[in-house]
Amino acid sequence: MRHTFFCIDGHTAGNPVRLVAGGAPLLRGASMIERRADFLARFDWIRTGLCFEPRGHDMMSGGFLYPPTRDDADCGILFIETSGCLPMCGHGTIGMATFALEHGLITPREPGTLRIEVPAGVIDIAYGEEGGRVRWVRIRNVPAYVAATGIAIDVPGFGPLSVDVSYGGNYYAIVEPQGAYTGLDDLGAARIVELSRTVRNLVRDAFEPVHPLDERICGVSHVLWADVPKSEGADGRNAVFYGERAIDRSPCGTGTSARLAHLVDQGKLQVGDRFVHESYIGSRFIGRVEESVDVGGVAGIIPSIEGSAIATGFNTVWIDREDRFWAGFSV
Ligand code: PYC
Repeated sequence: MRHTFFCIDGHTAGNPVRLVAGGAPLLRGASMIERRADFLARFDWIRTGLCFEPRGHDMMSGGFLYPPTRDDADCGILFIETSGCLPMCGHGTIGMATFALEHGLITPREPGTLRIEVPAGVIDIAYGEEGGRVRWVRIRNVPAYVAATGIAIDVPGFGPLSVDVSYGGNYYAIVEPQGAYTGLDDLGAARIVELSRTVRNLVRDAFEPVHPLDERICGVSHVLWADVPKSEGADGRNAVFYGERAIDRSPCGTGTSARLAHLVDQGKLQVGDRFVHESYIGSRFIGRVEESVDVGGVAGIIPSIEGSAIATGFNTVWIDREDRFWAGFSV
């Protein structure tokens, strides 16, 4: 039996986005977080088949568009990635909104804006078009907040680190330069990946964040290594680790959101500030601290992230049950 998925492939700031425009399963659930649970219970083979080798790779990320479950939204998004079905994905939203608008898959009720339901909540999008292309997308994200500071870990072969945990749609362990961590270029990509797995495990052993408004959103999934900017006009740089081997090629939308909340918590940014975040490969998002909010009794912010995406082509992907690797593999 062969399942066919019509995809628009592309990237946001260098990180892959696979918008599955045809072949999405019908899901049960009264909200995107309920549909996410249903997808994970019954259809996770679609995620692994489309994201893992041989049809994907370590960084593969994307999602499906669904009709919204609420009257005030234009559509819903279910994210798929090598690491699972994220509550929210910034680079993925920028890419999927761009490709969907450019190919007429969503019709906004108000041109220039979209309201999208994601598992983590509801996000508002502003975008600019020119010459039939979407040139930029800005996401007013779900609230971000700092969940813990000063988690002490000792990384074998590296040394002690003090790590903070911040939420921007996913929970990030944030490592700032300190001790043996003297900057991204001193570590290099292979070492960042290797260390990140250990850092994530050690932080998970020490602290399990649970979202104050929705306990289904929990657990540290990503590690953000913060650094000073490398190029002119940027305010900060990062390498975001996800899955088992991925470094985000984009500055990571939810990572940037988590970092904005973190910098506000440290008194280094305030409402109204802009923060240009540079990725490991030098691509950029513009982050903004839009407003302060209460997140279930915890002080937080509404962050926004702005960036752009480009489609690289149509891709009809088969998951064929006669293929030994129909559900993908990861080594
Ligand atoms: O842009 O939010 C993001 C993201 C999450 C994982 C990879 N990118």
